[in-house]
Amino acid sequence: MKDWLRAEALALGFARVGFASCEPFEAEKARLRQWFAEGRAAHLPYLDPDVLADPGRVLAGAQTALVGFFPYARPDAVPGAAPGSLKLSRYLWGTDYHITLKGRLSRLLRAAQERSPGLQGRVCVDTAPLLERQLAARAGLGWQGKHTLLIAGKDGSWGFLGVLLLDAALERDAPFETEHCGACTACLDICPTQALAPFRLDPNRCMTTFTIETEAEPPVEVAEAIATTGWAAGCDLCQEVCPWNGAPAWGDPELWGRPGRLHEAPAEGLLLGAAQWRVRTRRTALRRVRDRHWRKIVGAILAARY
Ligand code: B12
Ligand code: SF4
Ligand code: SF4
Repeated sequence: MKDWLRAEALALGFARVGFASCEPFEAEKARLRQWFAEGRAAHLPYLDPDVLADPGRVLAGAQTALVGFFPYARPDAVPGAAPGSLKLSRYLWGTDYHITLKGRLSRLLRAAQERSPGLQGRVCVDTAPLLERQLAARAGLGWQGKHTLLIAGKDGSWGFLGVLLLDAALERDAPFETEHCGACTACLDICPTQALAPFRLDPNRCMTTFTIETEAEPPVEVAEAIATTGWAAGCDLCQEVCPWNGAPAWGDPELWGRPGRLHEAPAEGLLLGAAQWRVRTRRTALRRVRDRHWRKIVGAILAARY
């Protein structure tokens, strides 16, 4: 079953696939308590410290997690490259990854259930209360870099994580227990809002929080950084400078799709009304951003330009 699952997942476009146990993350619990006590989840109300460290809370009887690394960046997709355009993070180009990955992993689960009747499973992509990056390291895929993202070794960090929790006890892969950032601090140095300390992120200072997650007013220096850097949705700076992304695994064009007007048109033409916004963001991960929030950000970027 394990070999078959791995082969099928690789055929679905995952560049790396590993298997981890679903035991609670005991070592993570104290760190999590501290992280929440410091108020780092202020704008992420869906994160629950009591559930996060225990995959068994997401699927009753979960024993094994299949974890996949799904590359999404493309060498020809460079945010802000077109004259006058806005910078949209690479993960926002193409079809919404929740749709793509959940669809592929659900197909895999159904096929596994046909082979093994009675097997229970749950597909998790981003939205379930799971420590996906820690699970990926436990499955042997790579390590959490100083920017906190999962670096899949020479395949880099431009990849989504997808998880299939199963109630079957399959053989586990060896966890990835070393980190290979060494003395590098490039991601910490480039972050315009000083959101990063080694292996720790403060979401209250990350530009992505304030362009994607919440309409709350950012701290003044974060608002200034969004306006002056031009990152209108998400931010790739800490990954762009990472040496592990020098020759990474590139994305599947089927997932990535073609760049649209939002990515390439001059910002002036993108102060879109509600109806236009709905059309332009259909089936993309930008759909969760409200049109009024988008207009506010684009307005601030334009004001900083001229
Ligand atoms: C909430 C969230 C965010 C928040 C907070 C991010 C964060 N780092 O926690 C915000 C909105 C800022 C965000 C931004 C982004 N996100 Co996000 N996000 C998530 C989500 C939904 C939950 C993450 C979570 O649980 N955070 C909670 C904290 C507690 O986790 P933590 O950072 O690991 O904290 C631990 C460490 O700091 C550790 N620690 C503390 N001290 C020390 C000291 C040492 C020495 C060590 C080793 C560790 C350590 O202890 C803490 C507690 O366990 C996950 C999906 C998922 N379910 O996992 C996606 C996810 C992490 N995001 C993803 C992506 C792509 C992004 C962006 C790149 C998008 C973009 N381009 O704008 C940015 C990257 C910003 C960054 N540098 O992390 C991908 C990452 C893929 C990958 N290769 O790792 C994920 C996995 C989604 C997915 N399924 O693909 N995200
Ligand atoms: S995504 Fe941007 S703002 Fe957030 S930590 Fe990375 S460099 Fe800083
Ligand atoms: S930029 Fe350097 S420190 Fe940051 S994650 Fe990459 S290798 Fe690690």
